[in-house]
Amino acid sequence: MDPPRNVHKPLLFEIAWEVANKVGGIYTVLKSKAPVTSHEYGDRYTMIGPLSYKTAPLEVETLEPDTLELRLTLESMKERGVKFLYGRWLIEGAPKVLLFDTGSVYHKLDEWKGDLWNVAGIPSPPNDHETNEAILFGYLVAWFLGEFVTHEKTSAVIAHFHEWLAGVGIALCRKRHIDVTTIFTTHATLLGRYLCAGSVDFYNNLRNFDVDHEAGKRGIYHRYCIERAATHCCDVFTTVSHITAYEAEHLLKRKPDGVLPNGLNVVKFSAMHEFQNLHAVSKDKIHNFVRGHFYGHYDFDLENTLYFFTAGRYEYRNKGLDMFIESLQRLNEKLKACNSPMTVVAFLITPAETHSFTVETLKGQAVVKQLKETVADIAKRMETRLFEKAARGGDVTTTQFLTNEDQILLKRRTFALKRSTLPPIVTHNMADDDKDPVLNQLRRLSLFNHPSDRVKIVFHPEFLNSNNPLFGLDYEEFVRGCHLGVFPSYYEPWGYTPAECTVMGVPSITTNLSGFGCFMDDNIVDSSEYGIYIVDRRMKSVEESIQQLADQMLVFCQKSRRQRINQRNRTERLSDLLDWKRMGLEYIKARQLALRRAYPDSFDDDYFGLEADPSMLQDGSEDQPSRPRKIPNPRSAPGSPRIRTPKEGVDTDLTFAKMSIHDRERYLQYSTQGHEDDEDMIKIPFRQRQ
Ligand code: G6P
Ligand code: 1S3
Repeated sequence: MDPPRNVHKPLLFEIAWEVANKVGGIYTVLKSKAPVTSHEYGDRYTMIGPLSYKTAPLEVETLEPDTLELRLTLESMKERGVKFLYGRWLIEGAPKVLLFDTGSVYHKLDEWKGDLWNVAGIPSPPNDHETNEAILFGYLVAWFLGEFVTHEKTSAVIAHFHEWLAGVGIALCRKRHIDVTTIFTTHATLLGRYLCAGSVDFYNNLRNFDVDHEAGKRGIYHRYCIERAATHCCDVFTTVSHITAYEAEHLLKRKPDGVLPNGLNVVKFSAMHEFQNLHAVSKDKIHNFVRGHFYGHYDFDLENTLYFFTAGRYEYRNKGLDMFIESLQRLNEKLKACNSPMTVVAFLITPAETHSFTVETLKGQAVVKQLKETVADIAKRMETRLFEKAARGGDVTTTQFLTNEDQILLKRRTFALKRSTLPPIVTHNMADDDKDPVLNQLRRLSLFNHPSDRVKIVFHPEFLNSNNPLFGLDYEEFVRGCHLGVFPSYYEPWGYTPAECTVMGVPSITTNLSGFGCFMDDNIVDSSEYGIYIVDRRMKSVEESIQQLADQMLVFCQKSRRQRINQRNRTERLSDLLDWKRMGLEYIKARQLALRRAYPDSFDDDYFGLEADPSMLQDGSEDQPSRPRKIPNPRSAPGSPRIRTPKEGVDTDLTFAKMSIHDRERYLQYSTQGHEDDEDMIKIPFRQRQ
């Protein structure tokens, strides 16, 4: 018999469809978390994903397999026709990645589909490309892990899978008794997303859905089976927020063992107010766009203009686009009614099918650019004339410096700024203009950028990048230049968009149906003071929520510039709360729990001193003493964000995932690096469990 595997120096594989492959939020999770996980595991950490020949060469530097066990495994797979890329992902943390080419095993698809049905009872229809890819990927991962652990016999192996697309591998690990311990993290549930996108009252009926029937009705039964198999076959089941844990419990029929909230890799500027300067720089670039877009109707004062935006996948109801637009209309009326001097330009950045930019939109930028260039030329000429005259001692006060030619040129340019139409509400030609839900709602509410409107709309149905001819800004710069992010989601397991705003010091509005919103509400006593506004979409009617959102936006419009600057400072100071250096702790607990479940005999709690020193227990343990935690002290705020007692809900803290003293100390040492000497930090107690 082989000696037991070493659980104190385990190897970690993290498996997801979005490794070095940008699709959505999971890519952000993996990429931003890489520095802390690499720091913890070093060369014992490898991510596994699919090989895309288009993007991988740009993202990954090829390496030779660096251990004998890995070489033996990969050589054997290669001999049997599997193509892959092994290398270093060129991101901070530089984790190793193993990317499998699913196309190289396409000829095995039917055989593996048959096997999946025989071993796990999971059906797969012929023409679902995404499911076919998930099956090929799952079989490759299980093949790799199965063979790898026959060569690597000394260390315990943790395989952490994300989302249903990577789920087939978990079922196979279980069925084949592969000697690894598995974690499954779901970042949403398939059924949840589909049900919410329809018109069901989702949260009030969660307990009552006939899940198989609902999945079948929507043609996703086979995908649901993969997700459910992964949920039930893994050693540790987790999700990204309490609200999704509750959903998973009812839709996937297993209560998650823990919640692993998403963090960000927070980059601190050495100059504290640098983010404020960046705001001003980016805002100037947005001003340029606005001048061009609203030419001919550019009759509002940019000093009194606020930029609101929403961004994300085009899921009209799930991402709350419907509620945002409805509330903008209310805000428009409210601003008119109180004769507000403020104008709000609301941007909707969400990709839809289009046929390029509209001529009108491009023309707006062109005419204003021409005017700007003409004015610059004329100013240069005037400068020369003024200098000449003054140098010769002439009377500069009586000279006319604008020549007749220049006057005519200027008239021509300003004539080009006249237009008979209103500034467009959309920047692109939409493929489905008459059916597009955003456009139809704007039309129904008559939000047409009329001069009397205090709320102007710019629907930009494409994500931003720095080559964008309208803004010339990438997404991050754009966010920095805005004043408020608005994300009134109905279905949002976590919600990176408001979190990203927070670390850039941009206030945002979210809801108590989003993981992020609930997390902030659980942790900060009055989050709106810190620029995190939360719309109640759980206990209020739709009408009440719309009103609440409109009121929150109105309150924001009534702030003075000084108040906005102060609020941005406070928002930015919440960044530490979202840093992976804190959030990563939950991942550590999940891995500890997975090891304990798979190798219970390898743990001796006395050895770790847990009984002897209860203060080493994690947040979440029943009778723990309070433990100081440091979070930033916003000096400009009326009070410090106080840690709040959690609401009742599913208990999904990883209570029994005890960590070794060694792991904990090493982790905490890392997580507090750079904070110990910060005078602005205050110590406040962990929230207490009821
Ligand atoms: C930053 C800049 C200030 C600028 C302010 C504008 O704080 O550092 O120089 O005045 O932004 O704030 P506002 O909310 O009006 O865009
Ligand atoms: C999911 O991506 P989405 O936008 O489809 O995963 C993200 C990462 O965990 C999460 O932030 C988001 O709420 C989910 O919905």
